[in-house]
Amino acid sequence: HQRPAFKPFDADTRSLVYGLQPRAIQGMLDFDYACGRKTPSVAAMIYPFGGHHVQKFYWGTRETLLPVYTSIGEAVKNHPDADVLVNFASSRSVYQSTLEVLQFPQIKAVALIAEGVPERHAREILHAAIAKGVIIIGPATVGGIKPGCFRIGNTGGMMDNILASKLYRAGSVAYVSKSGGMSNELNNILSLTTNGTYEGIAIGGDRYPGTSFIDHLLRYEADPDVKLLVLLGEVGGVEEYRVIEAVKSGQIKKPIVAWAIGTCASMFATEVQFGHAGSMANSDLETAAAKNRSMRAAGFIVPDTFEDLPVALTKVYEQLVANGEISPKPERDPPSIPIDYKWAQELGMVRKPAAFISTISDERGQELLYAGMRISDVFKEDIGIGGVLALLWFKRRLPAHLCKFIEMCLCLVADHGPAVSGAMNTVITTRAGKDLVSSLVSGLLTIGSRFGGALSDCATAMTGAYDQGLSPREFVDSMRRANKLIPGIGHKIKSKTNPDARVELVKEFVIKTFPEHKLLDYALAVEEVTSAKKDTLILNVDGCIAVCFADLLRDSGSFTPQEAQEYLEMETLNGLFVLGRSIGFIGHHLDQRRLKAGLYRHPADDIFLDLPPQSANLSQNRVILQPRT
Ligand code: Q5B
Repeated sequence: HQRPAFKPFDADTRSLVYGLQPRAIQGMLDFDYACGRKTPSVAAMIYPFGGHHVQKFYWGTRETLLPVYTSIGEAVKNHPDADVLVNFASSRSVYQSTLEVLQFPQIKAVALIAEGVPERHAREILHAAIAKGVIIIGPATVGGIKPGCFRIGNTGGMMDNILASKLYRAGSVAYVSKSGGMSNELNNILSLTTNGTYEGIAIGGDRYPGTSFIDHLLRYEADPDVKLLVLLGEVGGVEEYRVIEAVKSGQIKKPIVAWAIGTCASMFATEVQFGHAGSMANSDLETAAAKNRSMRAAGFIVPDTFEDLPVALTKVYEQLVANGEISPKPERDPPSIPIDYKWAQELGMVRKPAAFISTISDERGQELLYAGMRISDVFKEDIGIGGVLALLWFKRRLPAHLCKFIEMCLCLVADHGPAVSGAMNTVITTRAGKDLVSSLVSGLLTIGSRFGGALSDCATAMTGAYDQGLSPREFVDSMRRANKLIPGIGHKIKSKTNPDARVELVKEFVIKTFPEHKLLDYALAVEEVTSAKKDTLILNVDGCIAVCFADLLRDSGSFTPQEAQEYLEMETLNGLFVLGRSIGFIGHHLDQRRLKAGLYRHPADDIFLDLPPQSANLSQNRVILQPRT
């Protein structure tokens, strides 16, 4: 619906927000809800990247969806009721997006939040906006607030501030200030000294704001619901003098309380630039003291200091009430807005059981921690991949020789040529055009009791037999009686006469560095028995690493017996093969990619096909399909 020019925002105002600003939008929606609005004041968002999608927000206790469009045109077309744009575009893109939005006559007011907008751009925007009759608020501002109706972005601060300053319902005092922070202070003062804010605009601290004090004060003058005007000016610029002229010429007749901030500038020996780009006096006229003097002389109510502002406001307000200009309305409690869980948690007001527990790493602090060790210390102390594995798998530091052993295992199992099950799978998957992860996973999925995944079972079987006091022969016999292959025994290629060099290296290292290696000795005795039956029934690489690792867990002094048992049962040992062999599988994937190897198809003459004869198959089908008699 058509709003009078002096009232750009009301309780039906709908806006578009440029930029992805979920926190600010949630703040606007919470404000709407507290005001008792029936519809959210944000109709949609505009964000040129990432495609058209929706985002979820709270509407009171429930949730609601807001669309995100990639262009202003699309958003304007789909939301003909939206006539305000809150533009969160950065100083780099605010110029282009604002000029674009000015092409749509539907948009009547634009708030520019960005700081650091080049003055030339700000002036061009201003020029174009005047030509189109569009109100520009900003740049470099939080925007403004119309209690009970509409909140621009983050104006007014957190919800507890909004509620404390009673901004969920309209008062009778309208103000204009430069600073958003100071407008928070004004909202607070007005709620304590008067019936509260009717509307408040922060025009922004730049030298060329889109609209200035006078533009908003003339609107307030025209609005019959505004009974008292407040101007919070500051050092720098001459905009206050335009208001003085309007008061002198009778354009502004309503009582106006005013203060120019920055009177302390005279205490400094040199020129003072306050926080805002425009807050520096370029002549005597632009000093806060001169402005306050001139405003007082023109009939504004100007206190002696900013601290006296509440006293002045109380006085004028009480007069307005006394002569019937303002009749304070009974207060109503705003609907309570559920507090955001994160915020409540920060305040220590809620607790919730965690769905997950993690005890190995933490990235939340300044530095990533592996089991409590800072990542910088990992390198300072040069603990290597063995040390990192010990931290992340066992949550402890291990002595250097054990870290070395872990690294040795990983290096030894890293690859065993392209012909083994896992590498073959990886190669075939890569050649089918699949990606690295798919190819790697397809190789890893072959790891199991026959190929590469016999470590855990071997350690369990060997330690079990050893602890029961079975002789190697008794153990082999018991496995045969149970019709079980001994995990860790046997190899397709390697044999007593063609020994596996990897196994020899592990044995040599362990015998030299481990204080005890009872299980390795036991496994070698088992090998004596099995290899006597068949040359290839040797202690294989899985088996050798498994028993040595069991020795490490049980006898290195770094683990309690209970921990050692737990790690054996948890498939920790298979993890060593999985981790190490991933290096090789990734290598095979890269190799095939490098070679640009094409799709693999296995030669038909290498597959013996033995199907049932076709006729038998058909007659079988016929029997199945015959109806029951
Ligand atoms: N027999 C490894 O089989 C293999 C026996 C056994 C008692 C046994 C087999 C086996 C246990 C699982 C294991 C890890 C399938 C192997 C690895 C990584 C790798 C791979 C690479 C790499 C080999 C012949 C005769 C039969 C069987 C008997 C066989 N194994 N008896 N305990 N364990 N081992 N896997 O050669 O009387 O004639 O019927 O399953 O530890 O995966 O490099 O290739 O780095 O990638 O096909 O090193 O040993 O032997 O099945 O023809 O058996 O020996 O009962 O007796 P084969 P088969 P009989 S390391």
